[in-house]
Amino acid sequence: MFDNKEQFKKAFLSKLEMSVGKSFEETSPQDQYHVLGNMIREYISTNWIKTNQVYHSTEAKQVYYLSIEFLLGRIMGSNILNLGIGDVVEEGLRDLGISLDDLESNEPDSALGNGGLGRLAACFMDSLASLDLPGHGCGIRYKHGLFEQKIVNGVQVEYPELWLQNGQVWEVRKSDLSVEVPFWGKVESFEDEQGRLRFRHRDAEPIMAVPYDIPVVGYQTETVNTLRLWNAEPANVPFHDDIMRYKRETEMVSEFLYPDDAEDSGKILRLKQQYFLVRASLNSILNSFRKKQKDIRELPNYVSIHINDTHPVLAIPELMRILLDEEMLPWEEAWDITVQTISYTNHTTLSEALEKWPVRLFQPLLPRIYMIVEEINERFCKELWERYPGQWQRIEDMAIIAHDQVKMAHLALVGTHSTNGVAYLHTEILKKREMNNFYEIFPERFNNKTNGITHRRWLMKSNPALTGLITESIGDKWKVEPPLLKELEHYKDDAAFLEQLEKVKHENKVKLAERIFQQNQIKVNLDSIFDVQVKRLHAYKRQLLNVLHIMYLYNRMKEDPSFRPHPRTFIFGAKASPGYYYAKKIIKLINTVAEKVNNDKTTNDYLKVVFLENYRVSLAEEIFPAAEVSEQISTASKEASGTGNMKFMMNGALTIGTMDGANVEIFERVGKDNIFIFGMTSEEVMNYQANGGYHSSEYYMLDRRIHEAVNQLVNGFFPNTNGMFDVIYDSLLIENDQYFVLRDFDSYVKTQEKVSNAYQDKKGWNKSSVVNIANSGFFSSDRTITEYANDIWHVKPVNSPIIKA
Ligand code: OAK
Repeated sequence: MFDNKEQFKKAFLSKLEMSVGKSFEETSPQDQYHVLGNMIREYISTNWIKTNQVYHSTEAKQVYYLSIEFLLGRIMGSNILNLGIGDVVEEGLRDLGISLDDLESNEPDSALGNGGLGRLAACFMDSLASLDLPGHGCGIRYKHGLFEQKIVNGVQVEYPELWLQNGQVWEVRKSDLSVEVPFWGKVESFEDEQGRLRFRHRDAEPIMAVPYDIPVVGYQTETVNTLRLWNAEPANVPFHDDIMRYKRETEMVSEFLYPDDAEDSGKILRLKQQYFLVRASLNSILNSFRKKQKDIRELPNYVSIHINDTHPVLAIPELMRILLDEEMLPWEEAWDITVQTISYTNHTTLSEALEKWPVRLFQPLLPRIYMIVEEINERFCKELWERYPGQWQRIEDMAIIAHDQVKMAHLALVGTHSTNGVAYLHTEILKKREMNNFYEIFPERFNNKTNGITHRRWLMKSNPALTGLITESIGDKWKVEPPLLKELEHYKDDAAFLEQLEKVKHENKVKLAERIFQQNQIKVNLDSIFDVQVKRLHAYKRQLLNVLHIMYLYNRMKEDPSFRPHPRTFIFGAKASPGYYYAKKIIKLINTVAEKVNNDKTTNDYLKVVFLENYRVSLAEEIFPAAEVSEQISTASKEASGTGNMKFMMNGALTIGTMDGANVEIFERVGKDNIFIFGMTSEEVMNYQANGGYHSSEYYMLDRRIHEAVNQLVNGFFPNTNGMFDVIYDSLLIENDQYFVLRDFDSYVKTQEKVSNAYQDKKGWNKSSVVNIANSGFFSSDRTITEYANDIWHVKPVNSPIIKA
């Protein structure tokens, strides 16, 4: 079907007519997308079945990656790339007058995630399959993914996302593998025939978890792994007095991706989602294991379960429940197996993101699971008491249940054999500060796994021109061995290569400029520096610092007609959590500043501000290739890693950033001359936090630039914004600027001047760009996944001759 163009065209036309019942001329791009999608999925099926057969029959250990988020984006382009059928499909479609790019744009993003953690899970799926590793994703099939953002009068408005509306070509429903998940009810104890104490969950309200499987195709390999997403549906139960309420509440479990807000509402629903994911996934994992007919004590030799942050941490008490209640193992043995089987990644140290569940909600919803958590806690506290007799405070601080709350991170630390951070600095902060108590007891459990991104989506697919240039220069082995990108460094003084690189960047800028014009009706200067900050909107990420700098540039140009910096286009993309008031005000501020500066004829040849609405994976793929400056300006110590920073680097943008998260490792790889570092170090930030001594008002009083810009938030400088930005003004001056925006302002301005100066030497700039691309191989998620596989999961590639056959 995909062997040659003619065969493809024939198959495509015949399937098109058969499945939509229209003549070719009558078919819509949607019809064509669906038919091509179905053809590809059918094509994948053979290897998918073979892979599953091999996994069932093999002795090889399997890994299951449990995540409440998978932010996949569009799937078709990635499958076409990995299957190596791009040329045939593209040329065949072209003969029929269809552009593959246009056709792909009919696919809605699969946006089952909020941000970094979810996108990382998606990159990991791609790497697992591409490395022939037996790794499976387990998640939830939310009916509505992350909301769609519209900007109305500069304000974020949220609309429900509808990725399933026109049907999904990639998923396969497997109702025969459905699993019942019980909630509520009570636990009864009884004695069995052998006189053992047993537990029974009575009067529970069950809901049905129905799996939808999505194939995950590896690059240039026959391995096709599975991402299993669970859908919540009513179970076939007769006893409901209020059947409508039951149906509504059941379906709610997989209705919405939970917004990552700090609000109190919806806690029960969230906890239900978490147990739903865990119960269904573990049931299906154990079913597969049991088919191998091994002793249950062998579980850790055959199965590795990874929890992506604490959202799936109930995997610990759930596995205990299975081992105790179903397999009837004694506690100690069950505990050993559980700890050996499960591993955990921490993705943040922000205290508001550390999950805690009130006992009053947890206990009635999950009575048996709560009993087990209680016992885990009691045993752990006893150990603590033996180790630290009399140290009540320490024991209280470390307990899993304290002050009527269940602390999920503590459960994860105690109940797994591995805890990893996601960048070197982050892991050090976990060990030395945030989780130091636990590090003292379990030093061998802590390890670092610096994040990565799949270079297939983020370079090969999204930036074909750069991919072509790299391949022309160093061959194509780097595609399967990204560290070989290092060879590009030989070209850093090659004038012809640098010129080509500049041309590629320019072409990518032209494309992004078209997108900006189409969405925002703003004409941007193609010779301006494309300076980009795209990520979730959060105070610690400091979009505000970027905005205050733009206001300063504008003010200075208005004041001093001789000050005209190199033209810049500041591009933003960001979604704010719907309940996050401050973040929404920052979005309004960015749009307000854009309105003002873009319409000022005296300055707008030099300064443009663009807010691209509805930032998402598919839009990101258009943005990174065109970026020249990458804004990574979080308050040092607050960004666990960042992964956008890696995508920019791989596409040749230069970073302006703090020594935070993985920026530190980018700095180490490219060297100080090829990155712009500013601001306080994490040590300095943490010292301020521990000892006080920061007074934001001093910076406001003493720095005229800050004074002016901050005043403009509230003094009517922006028309019709009366009171609108008070919350931002207050955060800076009344609440003493928690994220040190004013403290880092001067350093940021000076470093931005260095950026402008460096850009004057275009050759030098392009040289730095080469150094960035050449050193980005380390940040391929293939490296990250190889480290997880070797150090934590102990899984090996399954390179079966059956798959290859
Ligand atoms: C989301 C919910 C709870 C806890 C953490 C997150 C999250 O998305 N964290 C982000 O994870 C990324 C992947 O590891 C990191 O790159 C980001 O720095 C981190 O904020």
